[in-house]
Amino acid sequence: MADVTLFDAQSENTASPRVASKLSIVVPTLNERENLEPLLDLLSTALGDTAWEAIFVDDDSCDGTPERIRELARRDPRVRCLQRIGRRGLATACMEGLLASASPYIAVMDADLQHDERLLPLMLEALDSGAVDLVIGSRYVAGGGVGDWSSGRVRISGFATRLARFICKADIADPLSGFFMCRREVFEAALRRMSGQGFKILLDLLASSPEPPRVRELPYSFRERQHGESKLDTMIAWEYGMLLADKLVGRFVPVRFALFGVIGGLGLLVHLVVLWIALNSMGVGFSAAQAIATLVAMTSNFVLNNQFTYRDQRLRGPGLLRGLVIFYMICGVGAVANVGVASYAFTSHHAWWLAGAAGAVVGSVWNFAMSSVFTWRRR
Ligand SMILES: Nc1nc2c(ncn2[C@@H]2O[C@H](COP(=O)(O)OP(=O)(O)OP(=O)(O)O)[C@@H](O)[C@H]2O)c(=O)[nH]1
Ligand SMILES: [Mg+2]
Repeated sequence: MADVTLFDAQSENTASPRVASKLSIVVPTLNERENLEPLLDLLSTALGDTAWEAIFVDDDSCDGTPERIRELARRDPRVRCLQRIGRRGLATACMEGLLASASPYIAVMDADLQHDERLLPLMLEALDSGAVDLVIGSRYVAGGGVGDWSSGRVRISGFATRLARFICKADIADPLSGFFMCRREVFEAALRRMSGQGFKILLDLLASSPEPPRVRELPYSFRERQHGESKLDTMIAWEYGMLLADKLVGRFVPVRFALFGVIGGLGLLVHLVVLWIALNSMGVGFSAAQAIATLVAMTSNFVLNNQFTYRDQRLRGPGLLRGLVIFYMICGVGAVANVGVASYAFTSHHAWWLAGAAGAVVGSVWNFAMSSVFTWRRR
């Protein structure tokens, strides 16, 4: 593919040309300050005179990562920083980095030097040959490996990989790899169907592609992390479950809504337990007991939804309190709508259970729709 040469207005005197990049490498970062410079050195060496750029997408790291990226960007115009405030999530970080790029070839790789940058020229070569659309750095083909993972992590990763193969539309050894390169069109065709849930952007891309892309896997050995800490935690498994659920049933019921409904059901249980306790051991009247139970149930629903349903937009600090108050208000209106619809249906001679269910559905849809806009609104 021919490189396009642009004129750099700032350096008119030296008339130095800038070359539009052929490859954009998106690197998600969360507290990776010490890895940035070594990574850029490795990329420069590996990619030689290929025109490339690195877009670091940082979720407001507190160790000075975004400042260090900008410092490096002042020295090297191939480096860019996209800093997101109040957001979390590796998959959405990569998606937004890819959207901020324009190169015909795009790649995703981790910042922590665990992905072997020497694969990048081979990936480019494979795409240039025209034979494939997507090249994966694979730990699970001959010649690849997972380094010094514990046996527990190997087992969990093997299990997660088997699950992933169910939902991706191609026979791929390592659909959970975080290291891949593809033609821009592959990403653009899948983009609007992608979930953006959790850590596994490649699986999301594969499962969301309208046509299975032509894939090649190249082996590499996952290296040991040199600096900084792993961001893997127990919630990764949860987020992975959300991604799988979305890919399996998301067409029929939005997974967030289903989860919101399940938490709402739990809230009913909490309500009844608290009501019973208030009536039997707090010595208050029914109205007061009902008010206490309602408050506790709404609060527990808020906490659970904040922790699970809207984990990627989790509220913290003062935002948490503000969100809670908005949630109380929305649920208050939801309860009025619920009772109104149910009473109307009941007086229109519908069965009690149908009237009750209609009220509950209207109330839940209201609560879900309003709280996703006003409580956990995307910034
Ligand atoms: N922007 C952004 N980057 C993230 C987030 N979580 C992780 N990352 C980055 O994504 C990459 C992969 O995260 P790691 O913690 O290294 O995960 P891993 O490589 O699967 O696990 P380890 O082997 O334990 O390192 C790293 O570059 C992280 O800095 C996030 O929420 N937002
Ligand atoms: Mg890592």
